[in-house]
Amino acid sequence: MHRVVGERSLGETSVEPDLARTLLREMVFARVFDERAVALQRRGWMSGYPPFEGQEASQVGAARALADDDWLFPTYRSNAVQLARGRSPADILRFRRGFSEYEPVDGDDTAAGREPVTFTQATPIATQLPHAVGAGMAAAHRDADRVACACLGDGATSEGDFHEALNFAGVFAAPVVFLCENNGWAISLPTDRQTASETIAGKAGAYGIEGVRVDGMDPLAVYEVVAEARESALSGEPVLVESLTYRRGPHTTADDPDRYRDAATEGLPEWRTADPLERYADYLREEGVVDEGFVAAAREAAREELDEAVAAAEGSEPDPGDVFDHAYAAPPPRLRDQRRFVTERDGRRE
Ligand SMILES: Cc1ncc(C[n+]2csc(CCOP(=O)(O)OP(=O)(O)O)c2C)c(N)n1
Ligand SMILES: [Mg+2]
Repeated sequence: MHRVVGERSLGETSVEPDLARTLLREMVFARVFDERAVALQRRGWMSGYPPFEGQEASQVGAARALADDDWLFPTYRSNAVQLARGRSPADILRFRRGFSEYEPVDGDDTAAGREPVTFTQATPIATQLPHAVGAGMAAAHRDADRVACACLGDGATSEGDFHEALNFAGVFAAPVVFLCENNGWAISLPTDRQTASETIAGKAGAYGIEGVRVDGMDPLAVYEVVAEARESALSGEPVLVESLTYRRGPHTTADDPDRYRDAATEGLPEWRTADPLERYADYLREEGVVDEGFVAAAREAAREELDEAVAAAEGSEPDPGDVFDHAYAAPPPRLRDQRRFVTERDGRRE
């Protein structure tokens, strides 16, 4: 298990103090975003939201280890990775309000004239994994100095797509980093009911690729491991990273974890379930890298930025007809009829 916090001083790592502070600031931003998103959902501002509280260290550490033009394949849980890679919070909030991710909005790559680096977040479990491998193979084919990073959860390792993706990645030496955030749960199913394998990283061996476990509550450790995995992937050796983290909140805002959580979490070590933000902030204070007021100031700055993001996301209404786009190049008559029905019904309501 790779770990830094509690085992090494910052001076013994490859991380400069500036980057150490950036990681903390981005974790704070992610936390404030998550809190705001839950609050917005509770007042009906958006229909549902999957919180990532507890996974900030894992996601921000990984995001920082990627290069700007690496391709990211996120899931619904990976908003902190996206935020830390510069995706605008307004863009993510608009998506949760029903906007298609293809629309050019604030911070969108295509709007800025760049090739997109973030693919659509996957809600169907594991479907993004073969896509990421294909993208990685395409990058290698073009001799591009770029990897595909595919996010997934522990539950996704039970899907056929996971095994197919790892198999292809191994056989074709695809430049892919699989970032499996083992957060202890797939909705209400604990990891030991998901798999009889001792570790998720161990599954990599079956496909001839490397698997590594990292303390996912430690952003420095995740940063180091993903940076190394990225280098391996670039040289044609894909890696499965198992980031041991914990989903501290519900699966989504529609879930009540009190109905299943207590008994099953007994036995998880304290480092796994404790707040990664507090742990890392304490570490940096002890290392003399941040002062007492750092987190409060970062929180305040995040709140202000999010006020603007919420106002920007509120400024426009999605077109309900959008749900019919993007599946077919030429929609069949049945879908065209349904689109007309929805659009006309919407018109009558105004
Ligand atoms: C193909 C498919 N099957 C089932 C579901 C329903 N579902 C949504 S989230 C989820 C659990 C996924 O758990 P995990 O991969 O650990 O990700 P986490 O939610 O913990 O981030 C399931 C089964 C789905 N979205 N897609
Ligand atoms: Mg999970």
